Amino acid sequence: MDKFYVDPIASGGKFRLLEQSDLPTPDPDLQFKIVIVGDSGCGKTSLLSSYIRGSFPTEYEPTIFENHRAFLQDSTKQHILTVDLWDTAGQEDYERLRRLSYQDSNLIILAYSLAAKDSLLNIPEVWAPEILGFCDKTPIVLVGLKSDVAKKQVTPAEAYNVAKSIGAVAHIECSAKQMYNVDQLFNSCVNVVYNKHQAASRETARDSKRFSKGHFRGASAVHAAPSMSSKDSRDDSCCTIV
Ligand SMILES: Nc1nc2c(ncn2[C@@H]2O[C@H](COP(=O)(O)OP(=O)(O)OP(=O)(O)O)[C@@H](O)[C@H]2O)c(=O)[nH]1
Ligand SMILES: [Mg+2]
Repeated sequence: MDKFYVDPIASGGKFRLLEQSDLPTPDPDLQFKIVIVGDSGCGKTSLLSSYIRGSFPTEYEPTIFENHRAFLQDSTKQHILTVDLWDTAGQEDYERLRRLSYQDSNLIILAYSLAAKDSLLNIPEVWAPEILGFCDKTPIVLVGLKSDVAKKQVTPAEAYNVAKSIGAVAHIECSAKQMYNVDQLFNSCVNVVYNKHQAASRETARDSKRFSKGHFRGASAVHAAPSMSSKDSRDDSCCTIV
């Protein structure tokens, strides 16, 4: 079993990564930030490269900090999403820089390597507390990388327990090398941010409908102030609640 835990919020639509060359206009209110963190060497940069460029880097180069902008289209072709993917440094030397990445993030991909048990143990020890300290409301997707290795050091049950204990909305195993489950992982991540955004928009629309009908407690009617001159009447905010 390799994709054994996906919360409903992480499923739904299909999102297609667009070529930058023939890009339709992105929706200005559909902009998201996804940050990937996890132990140094667990495979974060390779995963992003595999997804964005469709290539697996041959050389290991420790990341200091890197950003990629991706555009995705939903299957109805009505929306273009802008997704900023922030690659971070797993190395301790760059801890202070990495901590700056969390601000305004819509989702955290928390990565460990299936070839290194320690990297899973560090999820509740190091990474979850760090994330909670900077963005406690941001959803987390736990991802087990290097699923192609012959001898995995992590069992599905161990990963599942960690995913549950940190409140992850999904756990998915991937291989950047074999491009296995890579699109599925990012599709789940984009579903999370998109579904959350749509739910928040519906909530705002409901609130404004209730407000316009005067359904708020104590607001039996909304009248324009009687003293308003015709010049002032353009100012919608000028009204009295009785
Ligand atoms: N077998 C296998 N090796 C991988 C995979 N992904 C990455 N690696 C190897 O793991 C090493 C580290 O990969 P990176 O992607 O650079 O790791 P990182 O998490 O970005 O590391 P930092 O930038 O130091 O935080 C490299 O030698 C990769 O070739 C994979 O899917 N399978
Ligand atoms: Mg890296």
